Amino acid sequence: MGAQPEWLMEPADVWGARWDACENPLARTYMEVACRKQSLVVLAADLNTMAGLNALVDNVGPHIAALKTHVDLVDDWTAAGWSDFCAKAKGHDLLIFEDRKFADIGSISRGQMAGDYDIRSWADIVTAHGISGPDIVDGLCAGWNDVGREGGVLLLAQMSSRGNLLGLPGYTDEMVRAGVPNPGVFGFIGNGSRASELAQLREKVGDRKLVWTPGVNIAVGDGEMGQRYGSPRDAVMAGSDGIIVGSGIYKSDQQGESAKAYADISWQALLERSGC
Ligand code: 5BU
Repeated sequence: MGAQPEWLMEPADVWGARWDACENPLARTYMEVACRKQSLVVLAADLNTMAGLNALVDNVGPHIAALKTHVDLVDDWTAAGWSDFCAKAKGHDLLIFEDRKFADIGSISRGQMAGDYDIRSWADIVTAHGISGPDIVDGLCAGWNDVGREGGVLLLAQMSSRGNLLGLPGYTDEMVRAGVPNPGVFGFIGNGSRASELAQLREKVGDRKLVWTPGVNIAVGDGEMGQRYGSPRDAVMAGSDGIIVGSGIYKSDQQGESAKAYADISWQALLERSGC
């Protein structure tokens, strides 16, 4: 397989056991997109104007496999402007991921998928804490179902920020125990800033779910306000399937080139990990 050109690579070869074991339909869609784009980059588009967001997606769209939003960061948000932005993003063959970190009981989480932002209508993936119990996943899936869509939930099993409480004994294990068998769970958030912690999470999760990781930057070390960064290559080698990168790309003077650099690092690491 070593001599096979990269553009001919099948998802089953690149993703190995994950390709067969992941039952969430969107997880497979993501794995296919990543192969087409040769990128595991999930762009954290943390800008607060629609003009900035639109320019960012124009610049980096070809190099990212998913777009992560914080819809409530945007100062000049309008429903029409957001709809155009999502359509533009979708034109780049990617998944849209609202990092909402839902945490309420199931029925309220279902309602929060609607409201002004109507997250259920445009997000393919959302994040959730498991602190309120496992029914939050059913609530979020019911939210998508209310508008005839299907989505996937990323459960927070770890976080990248200093001093977070998800590392208290038993928490991550309980997230994994409850989340792995649940078909509505797309995967888990792991800590991209600490490869050893991440490798432990991957070991616990096995191949049935994806792991995506924030806290990734080519410049490793401490970031602003308790954020921590590890290297993109180390994260993928430790078991990350999607590197969530924000400021490493959007703060760059050359956003497209930076996105491509992260894409190349992540793709090469995936090929190395899978022995391709
Ligand atoms: P950065 O600029 O690459 O540090 O942005 C990181 C993004 O990932 C940002 O949107 C956070 O909300 C998000 N994030 C995180 O940094 N750490 C976490 O544990 C989780 C999400 Br969950």
